[in-house]
Amino acid sequence: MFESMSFYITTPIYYVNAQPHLGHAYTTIAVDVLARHMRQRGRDVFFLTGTDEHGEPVADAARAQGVEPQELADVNAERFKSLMPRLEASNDFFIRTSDAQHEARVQEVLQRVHDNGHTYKGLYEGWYCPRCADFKVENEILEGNRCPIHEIELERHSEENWFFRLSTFQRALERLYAEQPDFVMPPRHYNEALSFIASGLQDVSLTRARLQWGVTVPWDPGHVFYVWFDALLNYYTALSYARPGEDLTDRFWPATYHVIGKDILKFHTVFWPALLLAAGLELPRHVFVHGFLLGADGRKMSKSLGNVLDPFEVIDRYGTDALRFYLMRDVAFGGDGAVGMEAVKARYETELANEYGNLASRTIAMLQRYRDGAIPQSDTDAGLARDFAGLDARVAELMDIAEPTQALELIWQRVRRLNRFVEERAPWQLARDPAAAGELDGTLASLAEGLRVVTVLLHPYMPASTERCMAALTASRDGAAQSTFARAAFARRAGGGAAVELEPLFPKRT
Ligand code: ME8
Repeated sequence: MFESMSFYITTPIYYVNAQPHLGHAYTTIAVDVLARHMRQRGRDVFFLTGTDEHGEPVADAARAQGVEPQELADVNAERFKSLMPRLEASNDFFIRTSDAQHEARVQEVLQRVHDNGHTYKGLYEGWYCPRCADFKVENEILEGNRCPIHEIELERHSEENWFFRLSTFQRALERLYAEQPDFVMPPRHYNEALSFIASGLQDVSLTRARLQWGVTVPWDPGHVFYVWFDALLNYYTALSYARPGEDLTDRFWPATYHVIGKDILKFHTVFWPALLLAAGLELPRHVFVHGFLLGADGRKMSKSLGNVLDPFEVIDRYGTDALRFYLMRDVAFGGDGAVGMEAVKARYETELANEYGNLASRTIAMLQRYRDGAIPQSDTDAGLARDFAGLDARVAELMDIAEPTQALELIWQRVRRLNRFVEERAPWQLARDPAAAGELDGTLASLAEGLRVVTVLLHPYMPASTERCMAALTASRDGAAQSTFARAAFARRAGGGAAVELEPLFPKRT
């Protein structure tokens, strides 16, 4: 499916008007799983995340707190930045839109859009949501003049602005959607974007005159760019300065995957491709749209409803891997899903501790008890081999279309298969019969091989636990090299090397 070795994947850049929450962690973790998987496959990966710092949402929040916007941005950007290692996110760069290099590059690109004749000055009047920093068109507005996302009352704004001629890209976007049905995934969001385009595109405001907190418009310095244009361009500008003295644009542009929540669909699937066309830049390959995390009660998570799941509380109680696993497993990626601490606990105990954790502990314990830790060299079980055949290719296919939940389900079926295999073979009985030594060798080699394969495939989801397991299982080898995707196939003959003791991967929690 992919044309080149490079794989450039992004999260949205998060607003610094508030602190990080589970929604931010969710997108970041999903992107990290995809990025780590692609690295295992030897792709040249660049994973970008960061913060969106300009515009009304931040200026208003700063005013409410009696601080300068830059001050609020600095404090909250630091919070988002320090969230990344806590999530074990392996981002290659963290962009802040108040970076001077970003601002200069935004000016350069938008000046080109202006020079290419895609802007004009006019009077804008419309219904505006200050939380979205977005003017809403008629068919988006809820009853009582309310924002469809924040449900707050919209404000009537009127001002002289520079406009972006979005309407002139109607045809080009229709062609893009016709030619590239996987431009937006999954299909229901492709359809949503397409019907937005089909309903007729109106020109949009490109600059704001009332606001100072933004990137100055080079051809009209009394204006700043509307925050969304400045923000979207982060995906492009970051490559030019992420590595000092090196420009990564040719290596990674266009982006392979923009992963976003469905709240910001219009900007990424309509404004963004039109803006890139206007600037003469290549379009991203795919925009993947995921759903909303809801409270355990099935309602939108909100502090006032008290149904918010705090990512830090989950990490403190169960660990980062458990949070990552839970989010990728419990909420089918792409759809909406309810989350809550009870459900985290259930997944932790039944699946992480009792299934994968137990498989790892018992496999290594049996190798130690019956073979002094040596992994016997032997043919592996033919039935198991059949059940594992093609698993690696199938997982790769699903990851190529951003389906980490489906891929995880396939891997998990094999975790369960291996536990059943232990019960079927009852190695403790084989160990009592000297004539069954060969069979015991084959059983232990098969188990070690199966555990090794699921551990390689689970690595992107749970980097820390799988590294521990791999290190115990390949004590005499280079653990990192064992985690590449080339090693994700179940071998018909396996074994060799030694296993060393493994502390429980997912110990009991209170
Ligand atoms: O929109 N469920 O920033 P933002 C799932 N700065 N994902 C959620 C979520 C939830 N309940 N809540 C938030 C912005 N997210 C802009 C983006 S991009 C050029 C500019 C995730 O801080 C999801 O990815 O409001 C959503 O799209 C994003 O956070 C919005 O973050």
